[in-house]
Amino acid sequence: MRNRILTFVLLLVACGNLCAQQKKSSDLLPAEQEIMLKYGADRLGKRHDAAMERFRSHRLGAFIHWGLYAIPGGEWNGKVYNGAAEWLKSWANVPSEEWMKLMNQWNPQRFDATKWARMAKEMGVKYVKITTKHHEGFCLWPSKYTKYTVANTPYKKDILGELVKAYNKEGIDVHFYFSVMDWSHPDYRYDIKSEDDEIAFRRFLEFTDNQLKELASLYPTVKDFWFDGTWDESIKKNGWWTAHVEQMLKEMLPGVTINSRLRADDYGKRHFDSNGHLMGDYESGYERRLPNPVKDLKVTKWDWEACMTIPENQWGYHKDWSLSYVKNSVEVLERIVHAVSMGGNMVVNFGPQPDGDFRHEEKELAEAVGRWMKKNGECVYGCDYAGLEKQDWGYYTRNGNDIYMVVFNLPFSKWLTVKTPKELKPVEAVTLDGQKVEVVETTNNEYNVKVPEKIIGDPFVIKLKVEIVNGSVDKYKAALT
Ligand code: H76
Repeated sequence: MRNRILTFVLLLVACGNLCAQQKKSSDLLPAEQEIMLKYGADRLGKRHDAAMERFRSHRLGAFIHWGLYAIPGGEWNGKVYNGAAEWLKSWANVPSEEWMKLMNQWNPQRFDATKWARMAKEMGVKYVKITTKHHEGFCLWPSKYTKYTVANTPYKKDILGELVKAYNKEGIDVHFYFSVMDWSHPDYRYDIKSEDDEIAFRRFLEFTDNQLKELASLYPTVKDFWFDGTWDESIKKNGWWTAHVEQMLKEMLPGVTINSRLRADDYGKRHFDSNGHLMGDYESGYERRLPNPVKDLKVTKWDWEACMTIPENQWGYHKDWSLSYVKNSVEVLERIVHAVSMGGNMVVNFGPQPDGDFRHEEKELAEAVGRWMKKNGECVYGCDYAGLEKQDWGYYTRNGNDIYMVVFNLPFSKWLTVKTPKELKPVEAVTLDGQKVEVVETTNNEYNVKVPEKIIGDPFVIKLKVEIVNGSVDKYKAALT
């Protein structure tokens, strides 16, 4: 008997190895140590189809967090909560029935989808991620699977539909944010502890499937689903369902992209499966933070998208922005460029007011970012990690043989150090308005690039044209050291 068990175990291990070897690992676990997964990554490495290239080349997007939470704006029964405004229901322990009474006040008279789309266009964002439904459960579209939707408010109109139309008209892609966790649904469970939980949660997953199918068929121009609220045990125990959702949406909407946050594997491992492979099309773990430009270069191996708030941590509209530090436009631009320099996208969040307009701080910031992008966008759109050693003056981005030096810290010396690998030789440096910039080789593959004379205080960009040299000259130089 013992022998038989042992043989069985050995067989299992052998089979596991064989199967794992077919699925070659790009990093982390050596192939022979990989385990078999039914619901792990279904692809190794980046996607390279046209839809993914489009997603990647956009680089800059906006987030819109808009829901009932905009109405109280962080205040409940006279008390102002400094936590994220879209979580107020939770901070103030408001029962769902009571929270949903806010629907009677949903009447954004100043809402104008065309204006929103123009604002996004002016800012230079290439896509907008909209909260179709946040954790509270209120839907910005007239879903037939719940009563908690825009259709049952005084405003009545399909906000999401209007936005999709208006953004698309401006040539801006629309991405759907969707929270799986739904505080309004009686069948939602944080964990599965009994058969009853299991049955209820099955119903909940069916409801969620229905809503997702509804979104995909009502708004077929949607380019991406960004899932959130997927961290609970209940979902981790149902990894199969996350794999199913990804497949279902991809069948309905060819080319659609999906974030890693949706996914959990057979063992409840999220974002990256138990073998260390990214699930979904791009990593969505960088929320209000960014990778370290020196230490975390591994992120350049996969696609990723970061998102950020303008105050410290407010996504939905909060009436009092004085409660935390509010980033200025240069800080926002620096984060955008930082992301691109490491091969990622950046999404800047807006939380519209309950009346449908944007607060003046957000309008001003969008304008300032847009002004800079109009002049310098070349160093963001279509750009990627440059593969050069990070320097203190700022960030490199790259598009083919054009390397962009995006300067956020001006050195007193007025020289910008550049170090290139042997096979790369700078041949010319110009400002984005075409002025020639002096480049001096100081030592082997190290250069000094002169800061242009008329710098007016904004972060600026120098385009460094490089050529790939055939080793001989460099080998000679290397021999001298
Ligand atoms: C936690 C959390 C949520 N994820 C961010 C993108 C916001 O939606 C926030 O409420």
